[in-house]
Amino acid sequence: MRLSRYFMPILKENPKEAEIVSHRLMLRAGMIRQQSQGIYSWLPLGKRVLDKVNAIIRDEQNRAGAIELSMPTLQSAELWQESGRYDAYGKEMLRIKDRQDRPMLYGPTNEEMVTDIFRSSVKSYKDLPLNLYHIQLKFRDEIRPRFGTMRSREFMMKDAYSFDLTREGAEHSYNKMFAAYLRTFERLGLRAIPMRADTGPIGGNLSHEFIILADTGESEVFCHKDFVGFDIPDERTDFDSVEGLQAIFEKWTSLYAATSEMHDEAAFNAVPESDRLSARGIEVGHIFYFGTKYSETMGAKVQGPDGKEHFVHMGSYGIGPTRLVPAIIEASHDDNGIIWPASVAPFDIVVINMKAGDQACDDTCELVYAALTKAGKDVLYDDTDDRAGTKFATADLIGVPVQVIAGPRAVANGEVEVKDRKTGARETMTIEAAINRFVA
Ligand code: P5A
Repeated sequence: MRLSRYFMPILKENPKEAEIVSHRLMLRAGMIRQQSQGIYSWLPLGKRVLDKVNAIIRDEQNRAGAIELSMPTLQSAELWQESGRYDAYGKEMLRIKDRQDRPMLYGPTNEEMVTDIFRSSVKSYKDLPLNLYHIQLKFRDEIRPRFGTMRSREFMMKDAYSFDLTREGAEHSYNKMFAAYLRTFERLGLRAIPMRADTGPIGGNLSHEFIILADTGESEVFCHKDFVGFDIPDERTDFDSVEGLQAIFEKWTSLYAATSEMHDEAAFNAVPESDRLSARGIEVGHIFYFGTKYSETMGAKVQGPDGKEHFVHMGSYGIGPTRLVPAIIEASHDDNGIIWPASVAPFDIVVINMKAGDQACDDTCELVYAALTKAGKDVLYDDTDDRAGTKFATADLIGVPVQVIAGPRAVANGEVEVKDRKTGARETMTIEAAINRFVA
């Protein structure tokens, strides 16, 4: 992508409305734009990051055996009247009428809708277990939308829903998502700690929130500090192994970890003082087992091996991609801007032409840009006629992991400079060596 032809509206000034660093940096880097309170457009740079986050989430959901579908954002009120949540949900639910005066709503979550899909076509235990997910916009009319897309009214959610014949089966399904979440957050460059959590309007009694520790987090959390160093389940994890996944679950719940709603002061005080971590955190995921709460009210039954009808045991599993992007920035930035983990960086490499219009600089940059693009890298080429200082500041601000810098002096020697955004380390090398470094 040539920057001269791209759309990346950088802000020079710090936006006044931004109270936390991620919100400030997302606005300054031209990643998002507020359209009305708590409702955002994702501009091209932000959209690239969001897509990469979603690709990792999708990959790990698929690995754990979940199956993707797509459900609409607008739902009929009737379904929610069946479950009893239409009245219970209160003012957070955005209620709409269509032209026939039928009550509709912008979905805050999809338990009812997925249960409706399930009951219309699954009749036998032989079709279980089943886990269906989608990545879709949601709307919650939050009292206090704030911190940009961290807590917005319209936001994206990956929501998965599991269906099992028995409680034991449902626990295995829960453990699959538990392990998938540990892997997902690790691949996003984050350390998320599962903590016992309140179930709120979703219901049930087994629930974990996945929390990123961050000073700007909205939740107050308490946990054993050893969680910070625990190993993540690796690629060879067998998601069909009931014992294997139960062992992962037990290990990751063996020490104290709870959000403030579930905090037990006495149990926390039993942890040696030097191991106690009392901090603030960002909830990036939340998983629930709620048994037959929806299947009973909505009549979702299957025939069991005994020939009888059974209400299915269900769970639901949420991740907030539009919250994860700012959470990653909260965890990874410096005074100059964002430092993206390679896995979600909007571009892999930025090529900076320090003197656009200078034949040797232009030729070198075109060569490097073409070679890296051909090798399958996402490359941003800063071919604008801005001052070199402005280009360096922009490259640092948008956080691309590697900068390849071509200035007249180096280019005259057949060389470029390669800068690592995270460490700031710079190396001068031949053009060929720079290309070869990334074309493995
Ligand atoms: C689980 C999946 C649910 O809604 N139903 C389907 C269950 N859970 S939840 O905890 O309420 O939300 C899941 C995740 O969505 C993100 N999230 C938000 N992100 C941005 N702005 C918001 N206002 C917002 N509300 C929820 C969080 O990451 C949460 O863990």
